[in-house]
Amino acid sequence: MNPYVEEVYDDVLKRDPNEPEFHQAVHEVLESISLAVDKHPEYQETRLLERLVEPERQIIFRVPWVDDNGEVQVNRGYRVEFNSALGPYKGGLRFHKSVNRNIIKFLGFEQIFKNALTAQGIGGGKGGSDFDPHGRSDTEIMRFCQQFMTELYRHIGEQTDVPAGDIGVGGREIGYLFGMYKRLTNRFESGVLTGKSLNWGGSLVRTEATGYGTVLFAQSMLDVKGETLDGKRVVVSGSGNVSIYAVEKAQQLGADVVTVSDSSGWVLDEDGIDVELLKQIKEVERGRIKEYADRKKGVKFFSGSRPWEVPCDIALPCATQNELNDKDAKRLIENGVKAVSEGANMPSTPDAVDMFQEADVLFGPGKAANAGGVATSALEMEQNASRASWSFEKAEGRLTEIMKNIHDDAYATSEEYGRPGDYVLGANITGFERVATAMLEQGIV
Ligand code: NDP
Ligand code: 2IT
Repeated sequence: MNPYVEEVYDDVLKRDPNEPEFHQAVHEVLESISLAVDKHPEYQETRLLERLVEPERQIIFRVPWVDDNGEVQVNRGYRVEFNSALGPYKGGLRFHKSVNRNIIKFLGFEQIFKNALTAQGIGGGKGGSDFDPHGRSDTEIMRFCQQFMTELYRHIGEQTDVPAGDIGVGGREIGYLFGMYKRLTNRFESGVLTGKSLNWGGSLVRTEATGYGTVLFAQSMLDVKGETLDGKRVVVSGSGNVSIYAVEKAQQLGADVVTVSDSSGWVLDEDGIDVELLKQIKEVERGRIKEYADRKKGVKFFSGSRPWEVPCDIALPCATQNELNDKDAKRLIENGVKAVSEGANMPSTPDAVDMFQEADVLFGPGKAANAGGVATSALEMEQNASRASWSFEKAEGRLTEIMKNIHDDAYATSEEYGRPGDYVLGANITGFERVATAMLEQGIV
């Protein structure tokens, strides 16, 4: 590694020692941009990397609320506004019991480069809470969202910071958050949140966008090798927003998808996942994945593990960070996997990524492969700004074009740096150079 890059990484470890996922995300980016940093002494002169790894602003706040039993609950809320060199901070809100500052910082850091890759003028940020929505009633979710917004509203705005969904936050939560924002500010500011309902400013295709984009990215990688998704066997993890629409798009392109999962286990459906049944259980009933096996003949449920032991051509990790480790990668490679496209953020451990790359498995890192969600959020902002509502075909056409450009730009950079097909290097350097150029032009801020 370039000595300046190493120095910056050591400082990150010293400054915030208890943030392992943040360290992991920073290390991955710094390692792959090292070659680009060699060429630009001005980065060191302007302490650009030190500024890049330090969020512009971090907000941590108390979220007290009253549950259905009349008990007072106290959660912690976060918004990390990481980098605004390319546009207003943009990134989702995660409601999950594992959320802490480290998790939000890792996600916010990744978001900077992902958003730069979309080339849509959006900065990077992320937020959320350690609130666990599982088993909570609809009114509890509403009260929590309202209380969360009573602090968040001071920090966001259509030109400042534009949150959206992530784990545990979907259309229902965005509705409650928007309602409270409107009440507090007395403004119908459509562009302040994305992932809104289609009835009041949402965009067609935003729901589908991340999962669709992840599959489109896999398709672009296969295309370079003269292959397609048709007839390929696909293993998907998770059964939330990203997973459901990854399954749907993979099937539209002729693939056989045989697994989905949740935090309790996974199902194997050799006849192909029934996406309508999956939507019914997960989107409508908000149930557990085991019910899928209970309701469809011939489906097997496996508790407490992940689906990576199933032989497949394509693996799409779409649940959460570090859900695919070196042992899983070894198993997938032995079983002949050809491509991995990350729907989740940082789902593969660093060892797993190295193993895929050494084995010449096509590997699409989350920053590039799951950028379709935030890209379609930016399309939603574009529609809000012009008071327009595009057709499904138009929005999907734009998403397809953006995913193709992200693939092609990352591939071109990987070639330029002598590592054709290394999408980790290609995506990181492409995103980084866009942000670095803007930071240099905007001075020491
Ligand atoms: P959802 O909340 O809709 O679904 C999450 C899914 O992952 C659920 O099936 C959930 O199971 C499972 N899951 C979550 N945490 C864990 C865990 N610790 N162990 C095992 N399974 C887990 O979230 P999304 O589909 O929106 O997000 C999935 C991933 O995609 C995340 O990494 C997110 O950051 C990323 N992403 C999302 C985008 C979006 O637009 N929504 C955009 C880009 C990336 P259970 O219900 O049992 O918890
Ligand atoms: O990780 C992500 O890119 C998201 N959760 C979506 C962010 C957004 O602003 O749409």
